[in-house]
Amino acid sequence: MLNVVIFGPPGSGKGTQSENIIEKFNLAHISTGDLLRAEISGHTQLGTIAKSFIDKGELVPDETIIGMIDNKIESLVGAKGVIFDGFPRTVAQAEALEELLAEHNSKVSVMVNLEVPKEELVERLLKRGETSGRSDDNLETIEKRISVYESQTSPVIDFYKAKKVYKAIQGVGSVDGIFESISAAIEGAK
Ligand code: B4P
Repeated sequence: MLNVVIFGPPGSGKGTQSENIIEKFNLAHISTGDLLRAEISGHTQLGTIAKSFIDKGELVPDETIIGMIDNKIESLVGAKGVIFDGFPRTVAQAEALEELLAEHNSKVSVMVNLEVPKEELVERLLKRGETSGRSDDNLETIEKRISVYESQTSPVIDFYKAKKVYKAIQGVGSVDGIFESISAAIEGAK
């Protein structure tokens, strides 16, 4: 299986680039952000828990996320590969993903880190907030999400560096140009 982790701070373009990657490489897509928003709109118990964290710009607890991913991976056994978008966001999640994939004799093929400066992230997310209707796309929550990224999520970079599957990508520029760099990184991992 070709398993790609697309990584980066909030607003770095993970969701945007995932759409292109899925199409080109014919991968299944797991976006924890999308899964959580679906739970919220379905008014499920998980959705109620998730909303209380997302609205504050905090991460949803690892056990909730890992349980959700476990179910989803089971349903994708036999797929050509998977793009993990917005997951893992903590080292505990990265360790859990290793274990879940190992159960299927698989592992992460490449981790692509979209590097974007903070000012650009804030600008993009404020712009998205004008139309997205997302409760977390406002200045206060955006600032909080970026600081949570720096303290809790960025250590995941060293986890994948140690596994020798880490690729840094310049995430500023045209969506197509960034996609070319990502494609080259994925081709190199095949
Ligand atoms: P996510 O849904 O994963 O969203 P995100 O980090 O905000 O955005 P992304 O990087 O995908 O940006 P996008 O492509 O849309 O997470 C939301 C929340 O859910 C988290 O804060 C957390 O609370 C919770 N959560 C999710 N996963 C979790 C996990 N594993 N553990 C715990 N909690 C979890 O791009 C943003 C904007 O930039 C768009 O408007 C886009 O058009 C624009 N853009 C993209 N590329 C561009 C470019 N090259 N140039 C200019 N603009 C660009």
